[in-house]
Amino acid sequence: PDVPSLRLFFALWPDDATRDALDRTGKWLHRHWGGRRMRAETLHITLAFLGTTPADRLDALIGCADGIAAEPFALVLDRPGYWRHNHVGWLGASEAPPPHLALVTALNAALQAGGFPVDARAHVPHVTLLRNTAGGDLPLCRPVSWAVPDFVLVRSRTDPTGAQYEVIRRWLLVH
Ligand code: 2AM
Repeated sequence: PDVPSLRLFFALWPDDATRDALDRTGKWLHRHWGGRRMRAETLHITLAFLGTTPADRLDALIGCADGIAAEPFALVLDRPGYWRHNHVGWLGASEAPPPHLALVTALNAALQAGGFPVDARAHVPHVTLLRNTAGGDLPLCRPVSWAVPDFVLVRSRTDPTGAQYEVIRRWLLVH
């Protein structure tokens, strides 16, 4: 029989106050650009997208992340952006802190060593705020400061109300 599969990704998951600030920026960006706002409870930054993963590989995947040593860092999300190819409106960082990029690099290396698929494209840290948006002029956005103490593994399920995300594991970042 087929092994059941899970749709998984590693992410930075905001605390409630940060989530709130991101959601307010989404509302602001929506006034300028239109489209469909992402629900507040879904907002995050993807670090590595696994896609569909056989459920019996979950322990190996968790093992990959267990081996990562990375430091906590602070993000300043100050830059709205729009991608024409997928009609996504997002908030990102004009300067990604080196520990953030180091975390993504370490994660990709561990995933590759574990035989998991990795994205060869350069990582653009971003929070998707709008889908199906036409974009437009770049409005000024109040920067969102986000102190990042950990990263998570998320399971994504799709049901008629949209994507449901469940944090299934959390790893602390330590100095
Ligand atoms: P996005 O927000 O830029 O669309 C859950 O779907 C998360 O994984 C989203 O943050 C999404 O990024 C990202 N994601 C979905 N499909 C992806 C893919 N094929 N490659 C990279 N990231 C993907």
